[in-house]
Amino acid sequence: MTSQPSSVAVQFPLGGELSTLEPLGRGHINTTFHVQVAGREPRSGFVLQRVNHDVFPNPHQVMENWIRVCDHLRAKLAARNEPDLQRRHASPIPAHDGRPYHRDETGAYWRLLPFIEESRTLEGPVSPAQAFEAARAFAHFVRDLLDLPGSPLHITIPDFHDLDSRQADLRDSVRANAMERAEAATREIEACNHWCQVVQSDLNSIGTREIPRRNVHHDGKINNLLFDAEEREALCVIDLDTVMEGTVLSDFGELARTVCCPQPEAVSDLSLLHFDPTLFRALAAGYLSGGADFLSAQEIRALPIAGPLMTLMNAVRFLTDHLNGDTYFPVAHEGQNMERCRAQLRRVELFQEHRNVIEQAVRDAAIDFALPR
Ligand code: GN1
Ligand code: MG
Repeated sequence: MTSQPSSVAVQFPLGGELSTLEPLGRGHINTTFHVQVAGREPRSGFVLQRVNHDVFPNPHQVMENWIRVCDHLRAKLAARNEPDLQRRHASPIPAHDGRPYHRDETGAYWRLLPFIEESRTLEGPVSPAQAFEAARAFAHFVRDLLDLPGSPLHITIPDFHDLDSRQADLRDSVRANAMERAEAATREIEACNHWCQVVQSDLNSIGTREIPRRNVHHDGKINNLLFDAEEREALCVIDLDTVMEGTVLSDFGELARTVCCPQPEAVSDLSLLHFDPTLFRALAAGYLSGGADFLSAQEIRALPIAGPLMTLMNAVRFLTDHLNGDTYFPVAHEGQNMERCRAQLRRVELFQEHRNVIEQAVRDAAIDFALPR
């Protein structure tokens, strides 16, 4: 049980009377609402979010990171005299008691963010120009956090994108077999293990230890970026819960997963999935253009593996959750996490089938931006 969102919203300074409150967005983890205020423009107001306490056991630290990141980004934007500053970052709005969240009587944490006016998330297939722009924006996000002062950001989810540890979780779930679903999942378990070996060996041959650790977003899905109303210019990176130290492979890989195979995350007819080389070329060019000032030779060499790595990471996580009884990723029907897993495994195959095109695209982009190859 948690509080009614309307009784939570009024714990924050809304600057008027609450008029409507509707569900917003498609995230799996937090619960999100659009709060509108009487007498204001329809697409304005606030975003109210209940932070998933099971996934983020320390919401206080999540909010500390969030505020540090937003303050830093805002200062950077201001120093560059970027126009339209208010639409380019989404800093949490303190509650009446001054805290960056409201804790309701059930112990749940809620935060309020500005609703960025005239903004859109791209949910369906995107154009090459939009793919380029999205990748550039995620690279700029990392660039702008290179000089974040102070101690390292809190680790909000330990080993979040550590493939070894995700594989160990899968092994544990198979062993525990809590829902007795393991036998029916034999093929997918074997496929995950097979691809883990392939991807680990690719990472080893590149030398993963040499890939610099930086503050990255860790959830670079295309819909974690707000575009302007014309869906042309990227305005603002959102969903900052997992911004912490990691590698650019996380962000570029999530972009590749969600942009290059433009079908929904879970499709039951796997023959509908295909890989679009033009969109990958646009992503590679966008990321290298945005990251030209900081990307190292090792990072660029590793970018072709980012897509399969992150897609496999999600496949392993969906399968683990299916075996555990869908305790992490909510499902609309039984078996949905298995469908999500199968669709990611097919995407991993597609990435592998297009390996040459992918490597060539990264090399071409490196030449275009005079970067090491
Ligand atoms: C979750 O909440 P959402 O949908 O932005 C998940 C990501 C997964 C993604 C799969 C904190 O993100 O890591 O890649 O689902 N976030 C967390 O769609 O686990
Ligand atoms: Mg997210």
